[in-house]
Amino acid sequence: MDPLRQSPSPSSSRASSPRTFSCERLGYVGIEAVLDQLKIKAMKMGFEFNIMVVGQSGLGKSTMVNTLFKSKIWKSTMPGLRVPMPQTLQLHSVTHVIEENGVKLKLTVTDTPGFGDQINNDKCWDPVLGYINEQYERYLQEEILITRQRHIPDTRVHCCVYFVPPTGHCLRPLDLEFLQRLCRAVNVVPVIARADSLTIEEREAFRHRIQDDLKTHSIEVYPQKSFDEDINDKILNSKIRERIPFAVVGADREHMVNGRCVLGRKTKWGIIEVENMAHCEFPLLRDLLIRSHLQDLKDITHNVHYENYRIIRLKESHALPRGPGWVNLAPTPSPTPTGTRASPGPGKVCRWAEDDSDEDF
Ligand SMILES: Nc1nc2c(ncn2[C@@H]2O[C@H](COP(=O)(O)OP(=O)(O)O)[C@@H](O)[C@H]2O)c(=O)[nH]1
Ligand SMILES: [Mg+2]
Repeated sequence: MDPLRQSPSPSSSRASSPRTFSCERLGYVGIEAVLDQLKIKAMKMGFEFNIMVVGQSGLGKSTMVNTLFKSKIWKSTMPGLRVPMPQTLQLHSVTHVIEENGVKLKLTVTDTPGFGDQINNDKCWDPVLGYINEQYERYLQEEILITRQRHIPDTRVHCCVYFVPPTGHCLRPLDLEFLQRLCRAVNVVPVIARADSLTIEEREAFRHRIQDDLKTHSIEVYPQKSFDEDINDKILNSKIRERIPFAVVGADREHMVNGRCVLGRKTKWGIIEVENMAHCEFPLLRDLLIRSHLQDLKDITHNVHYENYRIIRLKESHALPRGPGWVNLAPTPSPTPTGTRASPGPGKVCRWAEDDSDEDF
């Protein structure tokens, strides 16, 4: 159990907070209307979601982002064309507003072309982890101002989709080294890319080998077991964990199949439908990222990953606030030799902020 979620000890400050009792009511009050109020407010504000895709060139990252959001967010490489290999790792972000049934989603996608493409991939994770920490730092700098914005723009990466090449063997040392660092800083969802190049049996065997590798190297990908909040989370997330990494196929073109228009890849043998579970596990990825866990990805980013960053940064800074709008934060140190900041390991991260302001209401 997450140590921070155990019941408070008798000596803790929470023990002295007033006890709460449920009381008998005489009639309908209308408390549930708060849900409508929240919905109206959320629709007015819109949602922000920031996703990062990491993996070698040609694994279908750009196509997958387009498939996920059914939009042309990135230009994917034309089939048949050689994928140009960037000489260095560069990070590119693009922001789009997607609206569906009155709900606005401000989506930022960060691509990492060049990751793992070089002959020497030593420390190729540094720019990726550097970018992730930069966004935490930006948020922190805004948050610590005494006069701060009502809504702090959120550029923090909520989810990183890691594309594993469909080799059918096991994770490469590069994948392991990177994932070990990445999982401590951000929510990571690994996927088996271009899964149409593997048979169903090969996909299953590859998935199990990857799961074993992750376990052996204590790499905790999203949804992390330690953050399941209740039995329902546990049941749902256990099913997801059994299927991760999802074997996905991406496509940003539509084809007619039995009179239906479907997103898919046309091959000599027929159409691979990306939304058909008999063909690939793209629907599981889409459901996890968009339909069932989008808000949880954001919550864990804020309550766990950002919180760890914030605690370390504030501990580093020796000075207390000195006057309006000013906190003396030590300058951002350069990444540690391991390529990331000294964040706690997966077992040590804390889900909840130490703040206990309105929780016991
Ligand atoms: N067979 C197959 N090809 C794919 C898949 N996803 C993308 N592609 C193709 O692979 C090439 C590279 O895709 P792209 O999305 O540009 O890869 P990126 O370099 O990782 O962004 C393009 O020709 C895509 O049409 C897939 O799931 N299966
Ligand atoms: Mg691309």
